[in-house]
Amino acid sequence: MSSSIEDPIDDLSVTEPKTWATGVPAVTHALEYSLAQTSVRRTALTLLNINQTKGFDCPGCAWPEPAPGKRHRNEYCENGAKHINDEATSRRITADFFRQHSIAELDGKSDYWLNQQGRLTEPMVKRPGATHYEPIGWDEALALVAEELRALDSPDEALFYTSGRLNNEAAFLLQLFVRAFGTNNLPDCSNMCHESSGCALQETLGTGKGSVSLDDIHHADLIFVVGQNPGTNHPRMLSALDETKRNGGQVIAVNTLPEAGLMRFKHPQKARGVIGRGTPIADQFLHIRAGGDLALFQALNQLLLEAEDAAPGTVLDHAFIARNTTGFDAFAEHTRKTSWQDVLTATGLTREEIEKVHHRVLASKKVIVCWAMGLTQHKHGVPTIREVVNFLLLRGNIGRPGAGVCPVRGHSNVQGDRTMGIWEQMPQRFLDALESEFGFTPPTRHGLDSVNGIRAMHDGRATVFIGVAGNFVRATPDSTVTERAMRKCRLTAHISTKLNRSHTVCGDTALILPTLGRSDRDVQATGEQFFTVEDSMSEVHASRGKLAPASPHLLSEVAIIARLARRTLGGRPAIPWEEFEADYGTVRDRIARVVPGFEDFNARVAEPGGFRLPNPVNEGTFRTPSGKAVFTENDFTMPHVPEGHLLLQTLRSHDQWNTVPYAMNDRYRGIHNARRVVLVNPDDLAALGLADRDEVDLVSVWRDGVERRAERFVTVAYPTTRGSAAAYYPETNVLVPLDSVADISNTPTSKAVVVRLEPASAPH
Ligand SMILES: Nc1nc2c(c(=O)[nH]1)N[C@H]1C(S)=C(S)[C@@H](COP(=O)(O)OP(=O)(O)OC[C@H]3O[C@@H](n4cnc5c(=O)[nH]c(N)nc54)[C@H](O)[C@@H]3O)O[C@H]1N2
Ligand SMILES: Nc1nc2c(c(=O)[nH]1)N[C@H]1C(S)=C(S)[C@@H](COP(=O)(O)OP(=O)(O)OC[C@H]3O[C@@H](n4cnc5c(=O)[nH]c(N)nc54)[C@H](O)[C@@H]3O)O[C@H]1N2
Ligand SMILES: [Mo]
Repeated sequence: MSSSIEDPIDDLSVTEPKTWATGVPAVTHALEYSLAQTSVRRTALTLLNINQTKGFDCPGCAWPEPAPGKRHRNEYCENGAKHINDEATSRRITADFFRQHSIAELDGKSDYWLNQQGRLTEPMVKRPGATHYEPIGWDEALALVAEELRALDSPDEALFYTSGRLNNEAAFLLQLFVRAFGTNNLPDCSNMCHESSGCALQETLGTGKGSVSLDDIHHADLIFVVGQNPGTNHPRMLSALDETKRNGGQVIAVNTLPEAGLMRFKHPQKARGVIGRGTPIADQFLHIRAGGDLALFQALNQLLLEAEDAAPGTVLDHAFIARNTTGFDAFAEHTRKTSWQDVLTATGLTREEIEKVHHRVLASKKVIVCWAMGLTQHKHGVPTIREVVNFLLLRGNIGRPGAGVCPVRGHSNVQGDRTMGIWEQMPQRFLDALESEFGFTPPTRHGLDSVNGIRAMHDGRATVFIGVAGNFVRATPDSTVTERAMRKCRLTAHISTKLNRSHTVCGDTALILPTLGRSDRDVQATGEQFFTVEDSMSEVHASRGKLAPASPHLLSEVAIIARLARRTLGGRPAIPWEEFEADYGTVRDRIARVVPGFEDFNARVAEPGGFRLPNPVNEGTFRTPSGKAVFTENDFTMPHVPEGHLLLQTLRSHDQWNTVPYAMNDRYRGIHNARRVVLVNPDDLAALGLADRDEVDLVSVWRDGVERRAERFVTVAYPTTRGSAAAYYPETNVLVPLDSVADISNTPTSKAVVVRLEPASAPH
């Protein structure tokens, strides 16, 4: 046991931010972390199998792998290597650990410390009133959950949360179980992530997914990377952009921060990356004001309309617009009214900068826009992405090679989970397919998403919370409110690989149900199993664990869900849960009959590299009510930031996986040994009467008048755009008001929290 690990104490040192990403140091850093977690042998085994056709899918981000023949022997990045070895760690948490540490004591530990204790090894229960977790057998544990579920007045009083680590087969079984039980309460991490993308793309293109492939990225003339930090969060994307550039394409980066990976890239797996200065990635960098992206794309659209007026028939793709779209005239009229003064205020850019982009667009036949949380987690995230779609439609940059929309997903299977039906509002045609396959009528009333789920727990309308992967209390906003909501539950149960805050902030009865991870070998009654995942570009492929499981007491996610379903439903409707657990191929046979695009699933996934799901958009099919892509009219209203306040974004450091810090560093940004830092533009610091390295409290200002405070942060003078600041999540989730959500998608506005900086409160 490794409870000798210390809770980290911030000891900030700051160096110059890096102007390049990846390269040799990255590989060294990954190895350091791996070897601190586990043996040389296990490290070698994980790294040789990660993202190989016969190995397992990297549990890191959802960026796709190149086609089988084109993969590098080491098709992983520094952070992927850290993620896998964080899971493959040799450290173990046993029953003894929980005897030694009360839940209250564990709750006082940092997220870092909890994760560093190692893999969970046996089911544990906290009984009502108890101070400690104690061991419990699997049968008793699952019976306990089943009993609580059956005792509810309505199935809608239970919530079933999914994080994007969950594989397709388990996700399909989970939604089947939950719907057979009688509710659509399937909140997931997407609610906090790319929900705005799904909403905007569904409405305008009729499909909520990205349309491009890796090949399209390689062969685009122009790629926008907007509100995304690939150097840290999708490092292998830099290799793809490197290839785009070698093929003659250009990249425009749009960000509130000059992120290292957007500037220069050193390829870690090619000799020329080792020496020299690497490839400059961004041909143009737009240092935009927070939340200014809608205005930017609207201005670009206005410039395109005006260029068309000046040289009719040469700028817009009239044939495409006429054949495939509706709403052009109203959109054009609306866009022509855009005021440059407003655009310049909203974006903080100059007209020359935007015109320069415009000329690059005119010179490009194939354009792709990539984006991530810098767009989705804003109040106007959905209209911003709709405006991106307008921009691409104008020149027919949808549905042809080298062009399209590219929301870059986070978790490795977050897209697949949605495809499998993890959504509180799956369309009726999916529910009908479930009905004809399994012979029961799924509920049609929409379920609760994450934010509404928290409200329901808070008001006592939901009393049972089941979390499948993830760390709900740390991933969600308004930590004080959310923690109170979780503690009000009768029962909380988590299917997890590692210890986290959601195990220490728990209901009357609480269960920890430990499970196999991506790297663990999975053997069931019919032999060794594999499961499948879908990446950000709709490639579906197999993943096979290779390591001896972390403990003999672990069950796979499929097994836990199947057994829980059998116990809860008691054979009604008749679903062969035991067969599913014994042979995952039988689950895939069902998926093949229920989910469009998965016909002949078992045979196709047996091919090396798997197969790609068709995106109807690429066949010229738009599943909107009109059967066409939709131009939309979008207004921008900038967030109101009162005098003396800043707009705070909560983001990831280089050394964390979402709610889990791996180390206290953010190397590319030059931050070392500290996480409670707030990056502020030096001119804003001066205007606020503050200096670099001052100790401050962050106080969030919201219309409910409640004071939300994150204490004792240190200011770091940093080139953020004026008026904006940045600090790490999850430490700052306490500042994000539950009601501060994006219009339409209900995604917390984690990139737009109005705060003031106050001199730090006295230490406790
Ligand atoms: N190592 C690592 N990799 C990860 C994760 C991780 O935690 N660690 N998480 C995974 C997950 S689930 C996800 S969703 C992705 C997230 O990937 P990202 O979206 O890259 O993650 P964030 O750290 O939230 O970074 C948001 C970026 O948007 C910029 N930004 C913020 N506001 C604005 C704005 O108003 N306009 C513009 N143009 N830019 C803005 C920020 O400066 C930052 O560069 O990463 C995935 N990959
Ligand atoms: N303020 C703020 N909040 C945010 C964000 C932000 O940018 N700012 N980003 C949001 C985004 S984009 C996302 S996606 C969410 C992430 O929210 P989640 O997906 O809920 O959180 P993670 O931190 O990825 O979950 C980590 C836990 O997953 C469990 N786990 C890991 N691997 C496995 C596995 O294979 N199986 C099982 N069963 N469990 C496993 C481990 O126990 C680990 O502790 O957070 C959101 N919250
Ligand atoms: Mo995410």
